[in-house]
Amino acid sequence: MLVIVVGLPVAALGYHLHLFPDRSGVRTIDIVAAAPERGGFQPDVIRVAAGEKVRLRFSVPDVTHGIALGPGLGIDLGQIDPGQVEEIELVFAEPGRYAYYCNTWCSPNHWRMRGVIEVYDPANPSRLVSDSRPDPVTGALAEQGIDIDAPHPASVIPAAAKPSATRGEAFSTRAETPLPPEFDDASWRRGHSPAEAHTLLNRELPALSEEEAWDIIAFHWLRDLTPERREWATEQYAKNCAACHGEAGTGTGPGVDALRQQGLGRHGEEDETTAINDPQTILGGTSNIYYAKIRRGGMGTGMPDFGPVFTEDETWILVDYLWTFQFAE
Ligand code: HEC
Ligand SMILES: [Cu+2]
Repeated sequence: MLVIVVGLPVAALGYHLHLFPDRSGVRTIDIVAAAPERGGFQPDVIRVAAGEKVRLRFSVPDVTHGIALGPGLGIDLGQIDPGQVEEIELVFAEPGRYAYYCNTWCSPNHWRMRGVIEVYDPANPSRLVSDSRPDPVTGALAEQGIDIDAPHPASVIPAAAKPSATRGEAFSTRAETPLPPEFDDASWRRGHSPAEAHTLLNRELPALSEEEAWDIIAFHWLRDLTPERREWATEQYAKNCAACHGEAGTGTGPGVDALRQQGLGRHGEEDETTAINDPQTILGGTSNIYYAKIRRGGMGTGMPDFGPVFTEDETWILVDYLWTFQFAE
């Protein structure tokens, strides 16, 4: 009798609370975060109204994952171990598309571990939440006929160790040797490779030594990287890029084996991830090309598309940071 009289209502209430754990106007969305081989994020698309308060609750069944949300949200729940649950409450002010993604190497397909948050306009819920507007840089490169997937070997590289931005700054600010005005033009710098800048310096200031020319280029290619931006990029590179490109940019992270097995290496080669620290490979490319590659990802290679994860400005910070593998600050 007791079981029937007391137990049943309690069980029903408990079940009700289990279904609706919070009645205070916060909708809880449970998301299982498993490696892609075991189903990835489930669900991998969620819909949220702009202005609605939601609680995203991530549980991890298999191996340690790192859960972050972007672009531009600055939310990183950190690493979550099997059996653990992490949650976050948030409100999206505007309609748009956001992503939740794993930033800890968890499996050979780790980089495919993504989920989409569609934030719709509650006044117009059936309207499609479109992808972000076409990227201006990627569009301009296509118009100029620049193939961001083609190799771009440098025509010249520094003879000795890493060129020094510090020496380059001292030289660049000395009044008696004005540099070509292009060097002060951020959009010119983004559209030209360091090798092209070197050719320009050689032509305009033939008295410069090789070392001086490269130091000047080092300064100008690193001048937008403030300490705060550098700190942000260092953390993001370690979490999102080092697994494949290597902590020191050598192209030998733990993810490279996985890419090799899947035939997803560089430029159609089976077994290579770009060595971002290699002058020959990198100094012939432009910031615009690297920006576009990071946002769009590779074509049939293992390079993920980070457009859904980072804002345009965040992508520029990463691009600026990549030059630190070539140039000393
Ligand atoms: C899963 C492995 C993987 C991860 C993670 C990864 N990359 Fe790559 N990346 C590649 C591969 C493979 C290539 C070469 C193929 C290509 O260019 O499409 C590449 C190419 C690139 C290139 C082009 C280099 C060139 O010579 O044109 C840039 C720039 C780059 N990655 C930056 C990044 C950044 C920044 C991150 C992190 C935000 C990152 N990558 C994360 C695998 C990866
Ligand atoms: Cu992962």
